[in-house]
Amino acid sequence: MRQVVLIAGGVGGAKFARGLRSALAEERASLTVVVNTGDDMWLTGVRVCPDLDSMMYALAGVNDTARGWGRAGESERVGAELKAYGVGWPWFTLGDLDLGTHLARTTLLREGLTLSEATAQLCLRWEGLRSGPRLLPATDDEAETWVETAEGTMHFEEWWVRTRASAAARRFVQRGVEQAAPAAGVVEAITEADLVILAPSNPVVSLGTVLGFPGAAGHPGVPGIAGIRQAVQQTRAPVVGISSIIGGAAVHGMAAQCLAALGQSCTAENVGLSFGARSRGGVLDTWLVDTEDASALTALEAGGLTARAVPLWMHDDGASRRLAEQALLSAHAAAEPRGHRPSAS
Ligand code: FO1
Repeated sequence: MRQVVLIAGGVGGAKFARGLRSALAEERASLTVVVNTGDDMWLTGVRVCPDLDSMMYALAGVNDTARGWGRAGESERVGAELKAYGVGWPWFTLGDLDLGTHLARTTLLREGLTLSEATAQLCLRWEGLRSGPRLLPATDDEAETWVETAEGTMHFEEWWVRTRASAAARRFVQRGVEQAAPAAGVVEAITEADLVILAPSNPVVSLGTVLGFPGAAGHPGVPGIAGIRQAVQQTRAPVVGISSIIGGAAVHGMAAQCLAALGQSCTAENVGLSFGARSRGGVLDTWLVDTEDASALTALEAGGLTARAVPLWMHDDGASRRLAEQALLSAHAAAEPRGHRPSAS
């Protein structure tokens, strides 16, 4: 049975995960999703895990597809009370149903479960997740992303939601990352995989916080969780990445501002080359860019990558599935040892 591992962040990663699950439905494959935990925080006494929750809700089919995060059919009665009491962040919406998730997770963590164990238990509740995929946090330790800005140092979510990334970010710090280890099962899943895919997620704060992402000369990068990058570099599986940047702009969210903090340009070409070919110390074999960025293929190939231009916009489940099928196809191409490609039949 083919073992597929997806490394992903929140919104873009969740959309792609739905497409990948559907593209794998015919074959008996096992899918594990390793999810970024850098956005996580303690807020009003509960542990909030935005990317794990976006992934869980989207795969369970209960996500708010309009907002891209949180639950469908949400209400905010408890949030209004918290605001009235002046606790928490008034600009950060904690919905009633969403708070149910955070209270359940916090209860399990307080009972001594790890984040992975708590995540597995939360997923059991969802019919839509019975047949998988398995969700794994990148780490069971707390390694929150904080942002050093001209307005001071703040949690990533404050920078992202309150300032809409308008406060110029100078550096991203993963607090506690030196002591953070890959969550149980993450390294094994990657090293034993038949295919590893990097989702079209924010290259800095969603994938970089898991795998590492370099800064340009003179700029700090993000280190990622020690051990996960090495597992991706050493796995026998082909590694296929998908750009979240199309035509020089981030598809979702504010990747441009994140890349700017690292002195990195916001192009599909530069992000692919910065993740780098495994043959040159990077983490990729293949990099998929949108047809709009086909001009990047030459430079990407020169960088040691196999590169393909395919439609990347995931405007509905069908598009997500087709993109996932392209990633699965690319894996076959990457898996063939170079120089022995069968003649085009
Ligand atoms: N995003 C917003 O723009 N505004 C919010 O008030 C907000 C609340 C929120 C609560 C829980 C949660 O899991 C996610 C939430 N998000 C909100 C989205 C969040 O900022 C993003 O999903 C990611 O963290 C960015 O990748």
